[in-house]
Formats: sequence, structure tokens, C-alpha cells
Amino acid sequence: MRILHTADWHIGQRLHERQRTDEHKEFLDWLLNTIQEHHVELLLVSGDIFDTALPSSEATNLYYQFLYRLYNETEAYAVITAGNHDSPRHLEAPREFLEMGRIYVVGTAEEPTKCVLTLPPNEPRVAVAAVPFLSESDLRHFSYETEVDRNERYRERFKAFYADCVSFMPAELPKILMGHLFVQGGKIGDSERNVQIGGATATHANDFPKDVSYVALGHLHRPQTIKDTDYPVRYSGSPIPLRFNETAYRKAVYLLELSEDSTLIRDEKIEIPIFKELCTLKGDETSILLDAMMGDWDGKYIQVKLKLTAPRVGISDDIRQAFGSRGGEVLSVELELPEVKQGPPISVAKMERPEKMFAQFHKAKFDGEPPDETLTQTFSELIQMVEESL
Ligand SMILES: [Mn+2]
Repeated sequence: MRILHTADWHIGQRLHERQRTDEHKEFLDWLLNTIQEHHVELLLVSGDIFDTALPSSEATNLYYQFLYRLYNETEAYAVITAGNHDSPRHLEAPREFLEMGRIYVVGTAEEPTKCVLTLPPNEPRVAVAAVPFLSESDLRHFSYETEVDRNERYRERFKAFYADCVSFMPAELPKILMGHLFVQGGKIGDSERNVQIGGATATHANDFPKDVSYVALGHLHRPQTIKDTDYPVRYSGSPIPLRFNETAYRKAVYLLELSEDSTLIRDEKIEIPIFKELCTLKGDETSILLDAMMGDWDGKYIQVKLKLTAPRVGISDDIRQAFGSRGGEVLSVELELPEVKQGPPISVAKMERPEKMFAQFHKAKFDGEPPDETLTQTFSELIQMVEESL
């Protein structure tokens, strides 16, 4: 059976207020072509379908257009689970309707039995544990428990949940586990350091049961294999870079093929085309403006980290304009002012009114912009409150 693993679509996401609808549309078109080209029989989407619990009508429309095309233009089955960004109930609402179209959605998981699917339903060739994001709040809290006990119990719960899922699967079928969680050893963004989230809370790759062919994970946006000994425990990553720090590696989906005796006979990483380039530029004003003139910025999103020796009014606008005239769009300009090594000695006699100091601080921090009236007013009220309390 040919299977495609993807996750973390985050449809409806905005990057500095820019809608990503076009990028998501291009990705879903590409995904459908890839499914057709490789004769994929089962699509797995491991959580975070949408970026928010209540996605916009555009985001919802894009999702259902894709599902309809998947049903209408391919023969593939699909298993879709909820991530921490999704509303489990919202995602699951059309569950029975979608099942008529070979699409299986699992949003909530009260019991392991509810997650186990065997596909195709009439002549099963694979068993899938469609486990959505399980929140820590699902655990009953015992007041006498220490944090460590609680973390360990959370981890134990995962272990037991997956073990139960496997015990409900027909022994002769190849087994695939899905999940939306952090597994110890995973890396996020561009960072090479391992992520530690609450230490003991994190599930270990070895906590997944034996006798499994593949673990299809979602949650981390970088494609990566956590364990590759008996079977891959893997994150497919997100299809588009959701932040500027997700551009140092290519986004991907994974194409798998399982033989009837549960062997993974094909395991291929397919790189996703870059639909919109995200670039980060660092430097002083001269080098950034030179970059703007020399580079090809057509259709690109740009983040600028500008080193300044002194604040200057309007510098952000100049930079936006320089790239804008070359077809690029600057989404953010971060100003880096030199750190003052030793502050001037403070004497009470010379001390300015706090409002004036605040205005100076604001100008230094925000590109020469003085604070607006509301902010100044609020600050004054705050100072008054402090002075009255002395
Ligand atoms: Mn997530």
C-alpha cells in the first residue's frame, strides 16, 4: 500500500498580517498532483489542519475544495487528525459525511478504540491509529502529586494509549500510528538544539509499541526522523515555512510503501516546491540598501534586521520602499541599536520628568516615533498612581 505522510498545514495562517491563502492553495494543488503521480492510496495528515480553532471561510473553503478533489480525482483514502491548533469538535463535525468520501477525521480521543481504523474498510490492508492531540488537561489532577509524578503519568498515559490502540488492531495487518505531540529529541525551526518541554513530560521514541511499521507525527515544523532503528518515528513538518526561521531546510512530505508482510519497502522524502520565498537580511543601512538594489526580490517576503549606530526617523519606510521598488515585500524591520555599555551617572537634580524620558525611550526603540497621545496619557496616569502611592 502506498501512503503519503504530511502534517501541520496551518491553513489560514497569517505572517505579519499577510494571508497565506495563495501559498496553501498552491501546496494543495501540488499535493493532489503528487498523490495522482505516485498512485498514493492513503493520505495521512497528522494534525494542525487549520491555524486557528475557528478558521475563516476562505480557509475552510480551501480545505473542503481539496477534500472534494481528493475524493473526485483520486481513489485515495485519507485519515485526518486534530492538532493543538484545531478545534476537535469543529474538525470532527462533518465526520459521517466525509466518511462517504473515503475521508476519516478524528478530532477527539476519549478511547483508543475510537482511533483505530482498518483500511480499505471492506478488504483491510493497513491498520491506522488516528490519535489526535491529547491535552494535559485531560488528565485528572491529584493534589498530592509532585510535578515529576504528574509528568511521568502523562507519559505513561501516552504509552498505554498507543499500546491499547495496537492491541485493538488485527495482528496480521501492517500498523501505522499517528500522533500530534512532542517526542524527546525533536528539533524546532532553525535551531539545532534539542527541545526540552517540561523534561519528563516529553514522550520518548521508545515509548511507542513494538510491532509497528511507521509512526506519522505532527507538531514540529521541521521534517525529521527521531528514531530509525526498528521503524521510523517521524515528523513530516509543515508544507510552507510558517516563520522566517523555518527557511534553512526544505519542506517535505514522505512517500511510503508497505508490503503485505508489514515491511516498509519504500521510504522516500519528496521536497515541496517553494511557493513564496521568505528571506532574512542582516546588516547596517548601507549594506541592506545595497542588497535591495542588487538582489532579485520579486514576489519575496523579507525580514530585515538592521544594525544602527543611532536611531533615524523614517529608516523603516526607506527600507520598505527600496525593496518594494524591486518587487519584494518587507514584512518586518527589526532595529538593533548599540548597547550602551555604561549609562550616564544619574543625578536626581538633573532627572527629567518621567514622561519626557518615556518619549525619548519610545523614539529610540521605535524608529524615531514619539508615543501617541493615548500611550502618553496612559503612561502619565500610571506615573501619577505611583507618585500618589509613595
Ligand atoms: Mn501543533
